[in-house]
Amino acid sequence: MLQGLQDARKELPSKYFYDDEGSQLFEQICELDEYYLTRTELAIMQTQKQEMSALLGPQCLLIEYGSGSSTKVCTLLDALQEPVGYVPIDIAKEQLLRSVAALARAYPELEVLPVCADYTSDFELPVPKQPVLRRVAYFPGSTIGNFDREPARRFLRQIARACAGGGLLIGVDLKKDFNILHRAYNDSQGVTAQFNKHLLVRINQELDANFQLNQFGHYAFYNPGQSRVEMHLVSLKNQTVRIGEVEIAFKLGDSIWTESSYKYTLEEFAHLAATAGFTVERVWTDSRQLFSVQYLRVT
Ligand code: AVJ
Repeated sequence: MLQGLQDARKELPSKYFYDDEGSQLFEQICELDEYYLTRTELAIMQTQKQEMSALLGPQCLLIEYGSGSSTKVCTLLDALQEPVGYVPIDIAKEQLLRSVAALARAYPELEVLPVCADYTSDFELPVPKQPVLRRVAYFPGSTIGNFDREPARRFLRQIARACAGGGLLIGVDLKKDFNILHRAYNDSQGVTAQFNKHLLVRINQELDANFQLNQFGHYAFYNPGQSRVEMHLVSLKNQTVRIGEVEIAFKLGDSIWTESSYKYTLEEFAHLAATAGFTVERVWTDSRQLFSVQYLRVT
């Protein structure tokens, strides 16, 4: 965090949004009218789950990267043919334990093997009791959009290695009218702004800092040259913030870059996937082509 705040261009990794409170704020974002992503993806899952299940095949081990509350996966679990296990991976421990308990109740037959970890780190995949026919990763929500190009490629390669012989079911947000994007990241209720500022709340609480929340503004916009929504926290005055023993100076208008959310065309994503060791086998979208769910086979 300190490193990121002391650089000339201040930047904080977006993965730190997701402690328990931040994860709850994100769940709130998903309910917003303007935030089309989650709703659209769920509708695609609902309508296409039979075909997805057929592609994934019987006795697969489903591995979810960033499982959150494990609500999305239920649509898939309902349709899968005798899955041998479900591996939810998430960094937010309490939420992970809560969702494992709920899954155990809803799917008493299913072996649930949770991993509490940063899913970009090297962690050991648990081995289920029953033999696995195919390992399939599930990475919904267009979280891949948070990665810059090279890290995205590296992460996809990591999944390809973990799921050799199998595949990846991934949600990818698509390029569209900038205004739709703008509204999705600038909601009228200010939930996204609160989510953004939650990073500062965490730094205050966990790193003994004194950020004044009302002296930073939420700023999000689509950058077409880079194909991404950028989210920033902009200093609303000249100010000095203390983090532990370190003082950090902000000029009026200085920003902390807190998140990128890349948007793809289907062609662009197919190219990225190909260079990471995947072949796009099937793409599902909604009628407005806002969002896509794609099944990639490990090449
Ligand atoms: C969870 C990464 C998909 O980029 O749309 C929502 C996070 N940020 N509103 C996204 C987010 C601001 C979200 N992802």
